[in-house]
Amino acid sequence: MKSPKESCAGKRCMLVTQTSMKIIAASGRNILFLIALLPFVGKAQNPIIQTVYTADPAPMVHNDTVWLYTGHDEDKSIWFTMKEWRCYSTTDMVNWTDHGSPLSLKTFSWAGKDAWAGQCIYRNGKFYWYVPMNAKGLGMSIGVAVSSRPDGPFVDAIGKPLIHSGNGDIDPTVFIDDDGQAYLYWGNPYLKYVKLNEDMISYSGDVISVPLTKEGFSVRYKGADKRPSSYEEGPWFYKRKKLYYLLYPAGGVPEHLAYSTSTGPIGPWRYGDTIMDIIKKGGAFTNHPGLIDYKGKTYLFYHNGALPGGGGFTRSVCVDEFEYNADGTIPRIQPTVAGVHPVSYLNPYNWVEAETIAWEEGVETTSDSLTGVYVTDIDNGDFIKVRSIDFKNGAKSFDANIASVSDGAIEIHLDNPDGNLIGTCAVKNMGGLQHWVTQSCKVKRKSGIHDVYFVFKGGGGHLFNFNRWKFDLK
Ligand code: FUB
Repeated sequence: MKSPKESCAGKRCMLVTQTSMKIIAASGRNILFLIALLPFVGKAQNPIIQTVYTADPAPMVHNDTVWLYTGHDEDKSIWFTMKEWRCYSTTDMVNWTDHGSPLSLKTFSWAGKDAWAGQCIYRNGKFYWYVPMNAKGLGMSIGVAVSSRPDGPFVDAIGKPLIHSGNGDIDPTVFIDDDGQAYLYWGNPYLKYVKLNEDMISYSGDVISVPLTKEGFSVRYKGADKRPSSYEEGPWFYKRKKLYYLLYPAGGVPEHLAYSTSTGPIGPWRYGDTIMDIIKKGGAFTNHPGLIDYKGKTYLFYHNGALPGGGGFTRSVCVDEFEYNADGTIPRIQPTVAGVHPVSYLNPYNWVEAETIAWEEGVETTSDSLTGVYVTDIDNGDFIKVRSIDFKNGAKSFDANIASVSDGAIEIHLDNPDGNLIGTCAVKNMGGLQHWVTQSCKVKRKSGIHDVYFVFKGGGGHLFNFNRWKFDLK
């Protein structure tokens, strides 16, 4: 994200929470604005990505890891201006590792614009990512990309759209049933599905339109004269026990989230209820569901417009936990600022990618073919929070792999940005932002579980790039 002073994702978060607050407070103006920013000052964990605007979350559990695929709203967008999709992962639900953009419009020779909401799934050793985009001369269509790794890179699997059935072929959701049959649902204003073949890159039979009845999808509160039901777009299809669920943005715009269920994969559908109301404070006029079970808990992913500079076209992915009711119905889920609890602790004695972040203020991420993804655009006062680190008996030293153009330091604080300072690690000027060197320092021994804040210090301008770090027991 290269407009640091002008949008929140990344740099402006820092500006509004630190610098601007001081300025605003000092001037005694605009108290309401100050109050609106307060959620970002304390223990906010939603939105879960702050370096760029992200939208349309599609989580996937593979082996031990949650992979999160998202869209990317461009800074200062005044439409759904989206050129690429992005990928993140976690094993603790609070620290998210940025894997950059393994798929973009450039992957598809036939794509024009609109890299909108997709979903990725694993089958037979490969990952299939279904994504909608505006195909040159055709309109919205759904493509399929494939990779042997969840973080890509992905390639166009068939060199043409997999689905083009009308003007509303957006928002594909994919699910493989217990008998091996895979289904792809999608659409706005219609809801359609096909049965995918086992190769996952073709389908058999017709494209089927789902009847959008009152019984199946309730009625709209807005624009009911134009559309038959509450269903809007963005379906999320899965099965739990013996019941099939479709979650979707509903109602008209602004959207809330609702769901329907069926005893079979192709309906008939029975309307359930609203699962998340229209988000009034910090919401976007769209919302978009994605749901997983992970380490014994159930999580709903969605998006809002709550980062500074955010809104309807500059959205951010969030996650909250919920429990099903005993009868399998879904309760009303409250969007929270605090987000979710860690489900495991981070081991600081193995190398950790610097782009593994619970919260950050001021930094950006970027990537190149040599180093992969790394943290960049680090200025004096910026920080990265990494949550729930298990120091066990206590670290004695710290290593950081850094490329620096300036003398500076990394202050290591525990539990908040100006909490217990366990070390100030000098960063020497290595004379180049691609000249990677591991620099080490002693830290005060500290045991137990802590959030760690890496607070960057130095003169003016960009200080260094940060690739990875670890603590040592000796
Ligand atoms: O992100 C672009 C569009 O906005 C998606 O395709 C819809 O689901 C809505 O979130």
